[in-house]
Amino acid sequence: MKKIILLLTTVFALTNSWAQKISVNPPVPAARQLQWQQMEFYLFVHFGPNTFTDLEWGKGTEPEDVFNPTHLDCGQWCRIAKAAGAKGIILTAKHHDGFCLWPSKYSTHTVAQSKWKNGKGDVLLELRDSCKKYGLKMGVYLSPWDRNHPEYGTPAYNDVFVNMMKEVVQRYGPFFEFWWDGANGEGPNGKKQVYDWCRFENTMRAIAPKTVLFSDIGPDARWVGNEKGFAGDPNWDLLDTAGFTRGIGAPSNDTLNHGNVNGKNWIPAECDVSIRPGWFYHKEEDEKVKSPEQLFELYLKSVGRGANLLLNVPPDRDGLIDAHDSAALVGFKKLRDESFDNTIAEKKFNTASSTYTIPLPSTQKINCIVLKEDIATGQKISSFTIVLQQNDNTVKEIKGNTVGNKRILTFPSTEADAIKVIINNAKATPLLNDVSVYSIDEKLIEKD
Ligand code: FUL
Repeated sequence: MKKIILLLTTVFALTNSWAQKISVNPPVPAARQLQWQQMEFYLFVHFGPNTFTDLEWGKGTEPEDVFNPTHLDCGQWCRIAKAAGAKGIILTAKHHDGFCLWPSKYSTHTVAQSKWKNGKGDVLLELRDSCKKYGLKMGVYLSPWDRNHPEYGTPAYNDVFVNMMKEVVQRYGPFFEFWWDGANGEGPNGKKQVYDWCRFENTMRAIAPKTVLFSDIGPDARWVGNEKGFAGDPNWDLLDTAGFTRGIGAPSNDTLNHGNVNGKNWIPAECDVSIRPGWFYHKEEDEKVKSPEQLFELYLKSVGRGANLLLNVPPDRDGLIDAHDSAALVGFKKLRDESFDNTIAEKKFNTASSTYTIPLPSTQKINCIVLKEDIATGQKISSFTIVLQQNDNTVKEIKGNTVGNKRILTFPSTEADAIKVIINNAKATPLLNDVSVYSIDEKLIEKD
């Protein structure tokens, strides 16, 4: 009885202190952000003149004929994405060299001026149709920096960029995500552009209100502060953007990596990383494709820390994903399936508590626990402890900070017959709505 009273008092005290901390308007995700967060993992495709010139940043002076994929098959990209368990594909419709992978009315540096398919080719159209066929969502990367466009560096270029956004949304949308690169270098006349971000954002909101808008500082999803594919720990879905601008005016990489604990805006992190050293395909990197194990580690450090994973897989000069990359992707999927298909125990909760108990069906070795926080009403948990128990005795304690959409914790295999998750600190009354327990291959356990 004494124990019960003590427990009730503790629960009440915690709940009460959380209640006092509830801010009047805590930032919450919009419906488009919640849907996006559930996608967790999707592919990035860097493709364009650089694929054929072996550059990472094209100069903008490359003849259009350089772009000539002999066997382009977006269906192959989609089949590989599906086999990898990715939920969508974001294509670099225009990189810094300004070359448009669709026949834009607003540029003379596009597929229409190339000899590829006698100027009748359209990569965006092919990808749109393939994504539809294979049930994948499509997204577009459009670089405002344009090293080719004659108007770049003048106010007229902002009209060009707005027109291009409208053109791709109307012809090839809807998109689940629109990716703005903050890079802002010089154009063909040596001038830098003053981007009209406010207009860009208003345009997209008006024509594509369900599309998640990405840039280093959002408004809907933020850059994670590195191109290595890992989110910070802690990782808040919140960011303060007042006083900051996109590109070089963004907050520090460290802030982008962790978010702001009391940030005013809901802007979760997306981890962009390439399966190869470069973003574009280079034959000499064929042997440097990340292994399934390395990809799994990235998964733990991105999706497993509440962020989304945007994994770049660049097609080669044929217009196809190379066998090295597809093998790594299939291997990565296999590791995820082997790890998470055999759930030892899982419990769903629908009421908030400071302690969640999950009994295991028997005493057994475990080394991985997945927590999910109900983020629809905001992200709240800032500190938790997982207690592994055997015969009611504590055998191991694992401490963590934020949870968010998903938190995957791995630890050396330990025998247990129950686990307890204790919420030590939260910004407001939190709900952990799912806790599941696994035993994964020991070699996949996070190293640091
Ligand atoms: C950067 C670009 O400069 C790289 O080429 C690449 O596209 C990466 C995803 O974003 O800002």
